[in-house]
Amino acid sequence: MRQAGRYLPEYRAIRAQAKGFLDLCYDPAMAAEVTLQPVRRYGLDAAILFSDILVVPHAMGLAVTFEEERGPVVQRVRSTQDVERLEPAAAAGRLEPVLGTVTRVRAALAPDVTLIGFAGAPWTVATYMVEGGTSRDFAATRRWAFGDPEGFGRLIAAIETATIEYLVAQVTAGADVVQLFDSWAGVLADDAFERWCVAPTARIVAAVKARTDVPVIGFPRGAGVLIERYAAATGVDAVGLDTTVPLAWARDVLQPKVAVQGNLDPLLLVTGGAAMEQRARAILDALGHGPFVFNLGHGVVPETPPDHVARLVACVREWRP
Ligand code: 1CP
Repeated sequence: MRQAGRYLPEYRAIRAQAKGFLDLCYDPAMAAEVTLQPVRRYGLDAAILFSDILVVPHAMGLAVTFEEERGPVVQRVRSTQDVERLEPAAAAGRLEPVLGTVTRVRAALAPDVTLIGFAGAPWTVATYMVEGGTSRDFAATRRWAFGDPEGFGRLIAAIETATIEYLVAQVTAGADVVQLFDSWAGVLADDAFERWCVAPTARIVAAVKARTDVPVIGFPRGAGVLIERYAAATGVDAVGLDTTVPLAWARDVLQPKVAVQGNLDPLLLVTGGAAMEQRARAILDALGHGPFVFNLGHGVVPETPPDHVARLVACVREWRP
């Protein structure tokens, strides 16, 4: 999950030096520095590349900006003609600066600290391209997917092409693991989930695994009981659990198939104290006996007191099976 960002004063200091958020993502020296900040401060076991899932649409030729109050704004893709204009084959090459960040971070990290690369999964990236940014209901994307699955499928295929090349390039540059964020997987019913989440993810995982030997983590946020199908059919090695996944279910149904990571609510990290520590221990007691990575169920929020993160790390380190 996101572990860098505005809750850290050292991030805000670097952010103030960059013009826009994308300028920060495309400056390997600054992006490497903010990637390393949480690892340095807390002694974490893994770093996650500082970038964003929306660099892929940007590298495919769309205008993308991040606005302080509104969040991301993406040039809309609404028709098959719009899809034809995308440049998926050129995307990984245009993301050279991000690959430069990967190389720098890998060189700076201790050998036993893992570097996680990532990309957005096609469905989630497509929602930003179709809606033009964040959405509450993804109505335009769902209408296109339901009404013209062939045309929408071409958009998904274009994102897939770019994503495969980009993830392989991240591994070549030094990423030890890659993660696919399907943050909006939870809005799809079972048949649509199969077609727009499971199938594209399975194709990306197969292609990445044919060309590299790194583990792949998938994060189908909000998918509920469909996560079982996702774990069985996509070929991912591990599944990220959002905050709502029941621990006993994850232990009994998912852990026999895949490693799991998650699922502490990031708002408990804002709350801190006994509530945070109690839940962290409940997660460890339930999942810590199988293949497991302690993590949050979503990214760290800007209101998080940095000291609470330090306390959480200590709490995890103190835990014994
Ligand atoms: O300056 C800032 O603090 C801007 C906030 C921010 C940050 C820190 C954005 C804008 N992106 C990021 C970095 C980022 N994004 C990382 C780097 C790792 C790290 O910070 O340690 C990662 C892995 C992401 C992934 C990402 N971006 C996702 C998938 C994960 C998730 O949170 O669900 C998504 C959906 C985005 C889109 C995005 N980027 C930023 C915003 C405000 C949004 C929109 C979120 C939404 O639609 O609600």
